Amino acid sequence: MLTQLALFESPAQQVNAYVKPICLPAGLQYYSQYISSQVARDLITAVDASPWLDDLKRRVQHYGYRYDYKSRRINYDMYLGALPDWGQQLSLRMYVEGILPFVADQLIINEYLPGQGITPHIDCEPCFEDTIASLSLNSSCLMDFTQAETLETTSLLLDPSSLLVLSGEARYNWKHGIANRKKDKYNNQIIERNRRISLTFRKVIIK
Ligand SMILES: O=C(O)CCC(=O)C(=O)O
Repeated sequence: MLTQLALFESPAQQVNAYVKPICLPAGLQYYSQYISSQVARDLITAVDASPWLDDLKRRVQHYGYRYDYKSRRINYDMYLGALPDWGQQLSLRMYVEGILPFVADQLIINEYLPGQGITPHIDCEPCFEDTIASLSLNSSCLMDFTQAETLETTSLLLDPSSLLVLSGEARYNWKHGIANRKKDKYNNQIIERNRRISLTFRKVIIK
């Protein structure tokens, strides 16, 4: 069961336990093993206990505010309620640790079965504040980054239980995406994908 203690341990202890963030595009930070394997398992159980939406190619859950992928907008009518307790605790932890400059109020959960990905995109600029954080559960996957103007590309393997944070240049000027494939090649290794669940935390801008 998810307890507040498990999700929100002493921030100083947690920060010291991080592997030094690897920087790719400016504004990208990567924290490996942001949560323990037990917390990851408990989060998956909590997520799977809630209904999935299956109107996209991959299944999703939206919390805080519904996001309209076609119109790319958010307003008060789309308010769904507070994030679930475990989502609030993670948001608070990221804020207290200085990872997010706010307490996130919107969470999208994506499920990727092997072979599924997400089209390269920049998160909706008028909808969400700078800085988004995505927690990976259960499987690694290679995330690709493309500079929107120069088309320079780079990739980063997101490990299970890792946290990816995009802000500034990385959030606004680089597309991020995941190719539709069942295996990734990284550092000359072939890595099979399993079911991956990502939890992406954002703060909405309501005008
Ligand atoms: O799965 C991820 O880590 C990223 C999700 C994402 O880019 C999105 O929901 O817009």
